[in-house]
Amino acid sequence: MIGVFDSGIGGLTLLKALMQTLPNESFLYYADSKNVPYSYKTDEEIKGFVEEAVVFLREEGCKAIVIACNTATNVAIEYLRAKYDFPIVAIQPAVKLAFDNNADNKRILACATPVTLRSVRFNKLLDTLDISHLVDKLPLPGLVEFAEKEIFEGAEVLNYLKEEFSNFDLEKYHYIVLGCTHFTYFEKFISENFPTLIPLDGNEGTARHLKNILIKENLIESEENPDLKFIESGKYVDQPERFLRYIRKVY
Ligand code: DGN
Repeated sequence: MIGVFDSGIGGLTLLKALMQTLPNESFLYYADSKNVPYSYKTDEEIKGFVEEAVVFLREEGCKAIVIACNTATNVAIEYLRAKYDFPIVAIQPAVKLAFDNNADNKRILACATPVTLRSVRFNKLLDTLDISHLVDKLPLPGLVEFAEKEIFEGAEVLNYLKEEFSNFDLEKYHYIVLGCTHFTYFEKFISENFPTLIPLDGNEGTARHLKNILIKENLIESEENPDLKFIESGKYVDQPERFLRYIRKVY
């Protein structure tokens, strides 16, 4: 069984990619619904929430854990990997993917939570790739709140995005990085309403990465009837209809 963690329902977008890449694995999804959103929490608070979830998932028998939350990755992944010795795979904003595809050298719009955009880890990634000069950062915490309320389109979302994009000349960009797993729900809406932007997320890359790690560590399983269960802040969910609805929402 593989544990998948997010502050809320955002990580279900990654869970869908994981289930497609590893169809014979069981998954246990942990949403920290009590503490979502993490957008304005301190690093120390976030580290505490994530560690609690990781320990819980491990105690439930997960052989590997996926941090399906860019915010948690950027704040807590080094700490977790130093402390625990089972595989912990983490998503991060797909700026490298955007850069590798950026044949016409346009600017890249990196959208995420404010915590991710100011984190040392994310800014180090830009420096290591030597692309800081090409990337503009735009926090979109409002999309997390819309997604948690199951609002994925419509005038309210459009007005929010128009307002947030109003300081940017969108002609200068090709790729918009959806650097928060909650943002993937808006991929289609963004493409339809801002057709010059191409949205990119790290979901498929992370799923492939997990598969390679499982193969390398000899942890791949072939379950005939893989299980799918959900936990909200430490309690198993009896009626997971809301979670299943979100998974169906992802393309
Ligand atoms: N889904 C999370 C991320 O990828 O950063 C964070 C959402 C939140 O709690 N603000």
